[in-house]
Amino acid sequence: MPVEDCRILDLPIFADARGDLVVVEGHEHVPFDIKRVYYLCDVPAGSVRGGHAHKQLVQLLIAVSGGFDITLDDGRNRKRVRLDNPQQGLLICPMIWREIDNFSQGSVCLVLASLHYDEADYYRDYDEFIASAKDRAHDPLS
Ligand code: T46
Repeated sequence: MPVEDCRILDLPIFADARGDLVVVEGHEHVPFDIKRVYYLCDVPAGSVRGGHAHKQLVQLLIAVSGGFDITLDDGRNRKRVRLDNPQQGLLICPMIWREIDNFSQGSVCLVLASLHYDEADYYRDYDEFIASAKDRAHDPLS
């Protein structure tokens, strides 16, 4: 999928004197059923996470605390996005290579995912990902 399809979603927020409450409902605020939730926390300075693509998985990444940069790559184009607003999520489509770095101290990356964990859904080798992305680009049915 083209990197342009990865986009920032604004999430509904209920703010009052007690603080903010941000809501994400599957198929309402994200275009998928939420089957899995995980988060990256206690990330040491200088860490780089990701370095893979998914074949089918759709995700929403939210910086619920602090911030970090995400580099998205569809095999043709790249874009870099900073996430540092807990009211926004980054939608990542299938077949997007991603790397996450520049984590601020104490940042937490919450991930809402459309599928259960399956290692077979990963491309962890960049050359393999590129070859598959090119094949799909030439196959109108993919
Ligand atoms: C992504 C970024 C943002 C599991 O057993 N279950 C899970 O649901 C996940 C996500 C991971 N794992 C295991 C697999 C590895 O042995 O946890 C270990 C670390 O996973 P990984 O190296 O894939 O972690 P990240 O931070 O590089 O990537 C993860 C997600 O895998 C990925 O989908 O987009 O967070």
